[in-house]
Formats: sequence, C-alpha cells, structure tokens
Amino acid sequence: MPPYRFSFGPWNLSDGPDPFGPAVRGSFTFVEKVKLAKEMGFDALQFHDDDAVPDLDARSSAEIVRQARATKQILTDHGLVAEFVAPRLWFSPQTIDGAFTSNDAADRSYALERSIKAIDIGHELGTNILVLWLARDGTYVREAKSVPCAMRYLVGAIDQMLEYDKNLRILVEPKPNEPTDQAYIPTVGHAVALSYQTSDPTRMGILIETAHQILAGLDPSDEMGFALSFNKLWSVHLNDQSGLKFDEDKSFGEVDLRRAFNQVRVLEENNYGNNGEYVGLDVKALRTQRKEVSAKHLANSRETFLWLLDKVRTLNRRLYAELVKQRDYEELTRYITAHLLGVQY
Ligand SMILES: [Mn+2]
Repeated sequence: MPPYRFSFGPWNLSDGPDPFGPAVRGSFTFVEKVKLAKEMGFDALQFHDDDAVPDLDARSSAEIVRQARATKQILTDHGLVAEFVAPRLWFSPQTIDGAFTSNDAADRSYALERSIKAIDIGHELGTNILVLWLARDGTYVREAKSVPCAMRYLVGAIDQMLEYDKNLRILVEPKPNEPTDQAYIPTVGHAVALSYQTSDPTRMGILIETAHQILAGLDPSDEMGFALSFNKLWSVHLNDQSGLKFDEDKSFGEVDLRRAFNQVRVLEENNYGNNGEYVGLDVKALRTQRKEVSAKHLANSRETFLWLLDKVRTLNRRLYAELVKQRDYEELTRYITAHLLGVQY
C-alpha cells in the first residue's frame, strides 16, 4: 500500500445535532472513537485543545498536563499518534468578537493564553504542530474593525507563539466566511502572505480544507498546488462541498469525483506525505445515519482517496504528455473521463 498516512478529528464522529435540531443518536466515548479510528485504518487523530483536555478553561496547569498525558496514553495503547492540536478560539464568551483580532485587549490576551495552553497540550501529546482556524477573526459589519490593525494583532500573537516554543510549527487553515461574514484570512494566498509577515516564515505552513476553497470560489487542487510551490502545504482536510452554502464537510469525492481526483493527483505528483504530512479528513456524518453506521463517511472517504490514488498511478503518462504537447486538451479531458469511468480508451 502507499506511504500515505490518514487522520481525522474526534468531532468527525458525532451524535448528529445541527443548528435546527438536537442529537439523533448515541455518542461514542473517546476510547470508542480511538478504537474505531484504528479499525478503519487511520494512523493519527487531530485534536482541538479541549478534545484532549475537556473543560480546559476551568483547569489548573497541573490538571491540564495530567489530562493531556491520560489522552496520550489512550492513543499509545491503541497504536495511534496525535497529528496536531488546534485551540478552540470560537466558543468562549471571550471570543465573541474574534480571538486575536477582537477589539477588546482582554479578549486578545485570552486568545493568546488559550493558544499557549494548546501548545503545552501538544507537547504532552507528542506533536509540535498547532493549527489555527481563525473562525471569528473577521467581521460581520465592515466598520467594526480596522483591517491593518487586525493584521498587526494577528502577526503579533503568532510571533509570541513562535517565540514561546522554538520548535513549534503553525499551520493556518483559511476559510472565507462562516461563522463571520468576512474572514481576515479567507484564502491560501492570504495565509501564505501572512506567514511572511511573521518572525519565522520557515515555521509557518498551511492546512487546506477542500470545502473552504470551494466556498471561496477556488479550485482545491490548484490551491494545494499553490501552497506546495511555497513548500507550505503541511496538512489537508479533504472533504467535499455542494456549491455555495454552509460548510458541508461532505464525504471526500461525493459531489465531484473529478475535483477529488485532481486533489489526489496534485498531492501524489508533488510527493505530499514525504515529510510526514498526513492525509487529514474533515468529514461530517449525515444526520440521517444510525449510530452503528455513523462512521462510514470516514472509512469511505479514506477508501475513495485510495481508489483515486490508483487512478492517478495508472494514468498513461506517455499519452498524457503527448496530448499536452499537441495542445489537444479536448482529447485530454476525454481521456481522463474514460480513465475515471474505467472505459476502454
Ligand atoms: Mn469544513
């Protein structure tokens, strides 16, 4: 099998609530989720800070360390590791107006302190990767904040994290909107630019989620190629998205198989994973699934990746190059379609 290693987050196994209705099935415990991950062939789990240490804000430093070690032990016992930790900067009363870019200095301090706690949890879990999804760092009303000021706050906070831990690597996960109307770091290009404003761009990378690129009107595989060209694609959240609506986190390849194929192709052609990067999924179980079949979206997305990887590896590269050389892209697209459908070409 390929060298690819796969991960997902415990939030991907849920009891099915949405903004319009409550949970519809029983919950899995954390240990059950870890067992399921192993059974389905996954290698790592992704963590929000409070996935590893519940009730984080209410705990002392000693309690945080103790709980993080207990979480790490469960992973170790089941042959899994932690890919990254991401501070949950969108839930508490202190992040209502944003985290690092809130207009309130006390709120900004909370965001930094919470991120430092997440870094400490990462130490205990054995990962030096911190993912920043800047969920509320943006605006609902344009006049509410100053963009240059927000950028100054953001760079300042990131610099303090880089200073706090000299081995830390920070991955920014861009998303154009939701929950805010407009995010400050909406695209991969913004995230790359941000990285070069910090004190150590070599420790700044990107996590690309498929759905977020589609919501920004961009092509996920092109965005991955762009980040790869800067050596900044250090993780992905593969999933799928049906048009411009809420962030759906559908199973990988469910909506647009060709678009999924091209993401796998770009990753494979550029040796993604050779530096230990994971193929991360961020997919949501359909609310209609019963509990006993509510992990299928994870197994299916992983398998779809591997099916598409086989399609990438069995491309007739000589023919592909010849069609590009002839500039016969109409024939190229016909060949790709035939190849994906398994039609004799
Ligand atoms: Mn998403």
